[in-house]
Amino acid sequence: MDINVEPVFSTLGITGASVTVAVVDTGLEIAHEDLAANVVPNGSWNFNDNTTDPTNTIDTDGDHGTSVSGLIAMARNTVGGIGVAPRARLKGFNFLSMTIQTEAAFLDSLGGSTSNPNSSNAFIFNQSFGVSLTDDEPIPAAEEAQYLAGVTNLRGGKGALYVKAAGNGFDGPCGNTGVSCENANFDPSNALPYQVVAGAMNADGIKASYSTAGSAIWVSALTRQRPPGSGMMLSEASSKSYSSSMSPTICSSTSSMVTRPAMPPYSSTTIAM
Ligand SMILES: [Ca+2]
Repeated sequence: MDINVEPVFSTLGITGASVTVAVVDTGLEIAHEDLAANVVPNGSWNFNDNTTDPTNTIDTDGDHGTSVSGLIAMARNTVGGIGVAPRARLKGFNFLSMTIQTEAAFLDSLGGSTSNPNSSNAFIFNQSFGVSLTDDEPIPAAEEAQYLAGVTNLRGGKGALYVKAAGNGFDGPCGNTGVSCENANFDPSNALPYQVVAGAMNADGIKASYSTAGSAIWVSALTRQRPPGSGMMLSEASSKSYSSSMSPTICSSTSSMVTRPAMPPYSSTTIAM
């Protein structure tokens, strides 16, 4: 898929340089050959062992957070593909992989911490996840407060950006009815004014069949669901070959989001979608 991003690099000179993106997800393979150049040294965090290496050692045949990171910032080099911001800096926070997800870790992933991890210097937070719609939980006050603080105080007072997937539930369990099975607003976090909620378009430039509709969506971008052979390269785990697949082109992977249980209570269950 040619998303015509090259002129943004070559003509406008916008490459993501000096921009730090926090990928709040399952993990980040910090030594990946197409990501390592852009990974902030010691800038990531593994909430399971309190180290700065969130490499997913369980999903070794393809880590969601590593794939998302590649879409954002695969380096311009001689291997793999290239991200939409090939000079952006990456930090990975593996909140979704926590055995028991905690509110404190979630807040720490979203700019609420200055050390272990330092998430406070991220410009953009990518959230390719959503709550389980079977959990009818309001958004915790602490989360809403963190989002507000982030868009108010981070990035030198200019405010950080929180980019979030709208969802993959248009046809979902309801079948192909022609109307949205789910609504982007069902996830209470999507309804906050602090989130840039992203929908997905297919290679023909129309809504991807699965992409959840709803008034919470700010912007849509090209993603998976394309004719064979037209996908973009993803950075999967180094142990497997690159796959040609989905290409969300905002900093949020609507096509590869996972479900985060509503909090509290927390659950270790994440569902690849
Ligand atoms: Ca590359």
